[in-house]
Amino acid sequence: MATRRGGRKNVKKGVQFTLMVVGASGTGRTTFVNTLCESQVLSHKISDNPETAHVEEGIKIKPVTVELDEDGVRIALTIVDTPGFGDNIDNESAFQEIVGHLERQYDDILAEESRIKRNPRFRDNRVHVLLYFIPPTGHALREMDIELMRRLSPRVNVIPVIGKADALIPSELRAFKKRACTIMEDIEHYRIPVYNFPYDVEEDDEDTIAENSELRALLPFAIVGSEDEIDIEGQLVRARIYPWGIVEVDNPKHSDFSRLRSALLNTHLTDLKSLTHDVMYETYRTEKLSKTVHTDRTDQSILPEELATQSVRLKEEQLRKEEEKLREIELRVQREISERRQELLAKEESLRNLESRLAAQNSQGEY
Ligand SMILES: Nc1nc2c(ncn2[C@@H]2O[C@H](COP(=O)(O)OP(=O)(O)O)[C@@H](O)[C@H]2O)c(=O)[nH]1
Ligand SMILES: [Mg+2]
Repeated sequence: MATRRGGRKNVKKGVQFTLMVVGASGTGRTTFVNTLCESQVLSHKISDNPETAHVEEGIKIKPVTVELDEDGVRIALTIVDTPGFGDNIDNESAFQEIVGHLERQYDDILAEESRIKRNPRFRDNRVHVLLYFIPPTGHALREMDIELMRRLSPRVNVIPVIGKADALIPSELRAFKKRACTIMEDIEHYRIPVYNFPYDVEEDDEDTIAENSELRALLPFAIVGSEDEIDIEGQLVRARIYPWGIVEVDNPKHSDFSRLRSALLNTHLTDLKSLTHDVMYETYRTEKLSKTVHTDRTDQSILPEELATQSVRLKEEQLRKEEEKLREIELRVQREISERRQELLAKEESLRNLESRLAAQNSQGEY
């Protein structure tokens, strides 16, 4: 799988991948990131204590990059955490912060692309995937969940996940799966274009179709994260211990974590990157450039009807100039004619003078 999408070049150079995590405080984003990276990449300081969770007011986005080795492929994984979306009654500023970050990265690329001399140190910080953490409440999607996913989907590949899926006791599991279905029904009902592991029955090979439809069926991924390792039959595994048993993070029977991990960092990494560049960025670029043209027009405040009036005015102006030129020629010709006439008159005059002088001479000679 890694070779199919990864390729040899990646092994030497490594690949860069950017992941954004969005969700309310306490949905398990920090734990997920640390589980994914197998190290303490993000700290819990603020969100650990529910009493102080409100401190996350006002989002500050600080990306961190870690080096991972995924089946021999070096991955520079950048994590963009967006503390506490949905903590406040009004989430608009949080939303603006998130979408602002996504669009700023596109603006940077746009600026870099139009530079004559490229900056060799330029860093492409576009976000390739956004994991949206839905709390395991068992309810259908909230208005703000739908709103956020709908507004972000045109800018980034959104994958919905349910954080802390083990918060539901095993007896609730069946009900939970049903609830997960409700979430996907909502997503389809509201036509939210989340990343649903797209495939083309006509174009794609059997393996891809099977793999993608399997992953699609898992949406939204039920995530369990843990920073603790426990000894199970001599092997250290990341898990959470409960009085009723152990939940293993990497066990596909317990959570979708490992499926999501391998989709993100291995099988679908290239697809997510291509979509980001070919679809999300391309759409943004087109919108931005056509908006610029539109803005230029309004800057000069020329409306279509004004534009028509202006073209008539231009034609009138042109006609007036041509008329003027013709009149000039006419005047010049008239002047020339009158000059010639003057000359002619002068010649006639001198001719008459000559004639009268000759006549005078002749009459003198007769005497
Ligand atoms: N049961 C359970 N608890 C979790 C899980 N992930 C995180 N937690 C706990 O939930 C609390 C909040 O987690 P944290 O990762 O800081 O959430 P964040 O605010 O979204 O970053 C912490 O006490 C974690 O130990 C999980 O998968 N299952
Ligand atoms: Mg956190």
